[in-house]
Amino acid sequence: MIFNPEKECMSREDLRKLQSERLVKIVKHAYDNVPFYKKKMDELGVKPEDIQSIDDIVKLPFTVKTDLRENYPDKLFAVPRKDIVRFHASSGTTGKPIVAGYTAHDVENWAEGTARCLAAFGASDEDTIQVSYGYGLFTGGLGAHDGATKLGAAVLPTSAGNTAKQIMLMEDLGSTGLCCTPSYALFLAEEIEKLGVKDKLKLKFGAFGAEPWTENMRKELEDKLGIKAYDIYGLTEISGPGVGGECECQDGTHLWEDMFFPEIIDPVTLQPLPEGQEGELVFTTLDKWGMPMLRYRTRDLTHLNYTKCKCGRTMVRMGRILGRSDDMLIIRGVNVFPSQVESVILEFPEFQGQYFITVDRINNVDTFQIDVELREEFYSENSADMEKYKSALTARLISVIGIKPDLRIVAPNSIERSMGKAKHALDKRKLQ
Ligand code: DLL
Repeated sequence: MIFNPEKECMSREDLRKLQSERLVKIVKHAYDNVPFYKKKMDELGVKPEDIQSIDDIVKLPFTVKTDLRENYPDKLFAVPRKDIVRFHASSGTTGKPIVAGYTAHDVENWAEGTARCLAAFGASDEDTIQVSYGYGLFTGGLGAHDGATKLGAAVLPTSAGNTAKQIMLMEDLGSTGLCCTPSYALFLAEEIEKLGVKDKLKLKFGAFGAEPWTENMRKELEDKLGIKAYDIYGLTEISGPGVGGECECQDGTHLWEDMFFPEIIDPVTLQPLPEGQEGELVFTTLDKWGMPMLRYRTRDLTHLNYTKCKCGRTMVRMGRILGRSDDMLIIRGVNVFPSQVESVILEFPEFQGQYFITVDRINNVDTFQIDVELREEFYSENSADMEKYKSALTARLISVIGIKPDLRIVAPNSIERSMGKAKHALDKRKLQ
């Protein structure tokens, strides 16, 4: 179902007009109410009057995560505090978290974005949607919750964790949709398999996001859970989950461009890149009043496809996110993303998606260790079998990634499971 056909299927020409009208208003709002933006635009010699259409967006300054940290907690808010109805926060690895403030209108729009995604996954008011994203400062839980509510679905707000109870309720209340990170979905799938209750579940679809995941992980989750697995994307700075989502075609993540204007830039030169080229995703919020963001650099690496989708939606489609530029490991000079490792591991039926990468520097040489679990049915004490699996996976990793890992096959269930965003790598060089 298309939740809002008027918007999701509008002609690109009308969309451009709407984006232009909205940009003019939001830039003026940011300039007039956020000293940070006034200063940045003044420094560039740009006045709100210089922004007449969406084509003028390139004149605006960029915003980066440290700008949010330096303006902690509320210096980027553009409305009086009485108009803020919700806060969320996202913690980085160090220092203060970044805080987002939303007006009632912003929360409405955010729910609309998430409802559009859930409807595109096939959900309706007939569904029972289990929200196993964490509730709290993280946007996942409440974001998915509000979207499902807007759709008229019944929400089962289990939050993350307490896995046995999750599965019991999933079975007893007949959840048809599951919202959680792909890594938690994998853990739930393993537990469901162990309990032997897969056939008793009514799950039809999963809304998975908040971390990078691959096509091979999609196959794995669809197969293990007997569902259709869809991508949902978002970030706290821009709203939360539901900045975009896949449709039934599963051929790219539609971004809701009437609310969030995307650009792809070269992360080094900061120049916009031609359509289809891989680069850093940048967003300008077009209808968010509590904390508007102008050209926010997400650090997420992807590309955009503006061709019309078979589903009828006209909104641009984003390719899978390879990872954040911050997640990239440079090992012996080679760029490695954990998602590439995941994709290769899941090509092999003997392995499951549980792995952990450790990078270190010993005697001035980078080390690259990958611990990976075999599926229970393939694990044995016979070292000849283990060697066979190990050399096949090592050879494939070398051919895809370009360097040789020190691969260690570890016992089933020995890698720590994640209830939220999984941590797949530790770079010990950064601790030195
Ligand atoms: O993760 C919001 C969210 C919650 C999205 C639930 C989807 C589902 P943050 O904690 O601020 O917000 O983290 C945002 O997570 O910049 C990406 O690097 C990554 N991310 C989010 N969704 C996806 C996805 C939420 N579908 C950061 N694929 C983003 C890949 C994703 N990465």
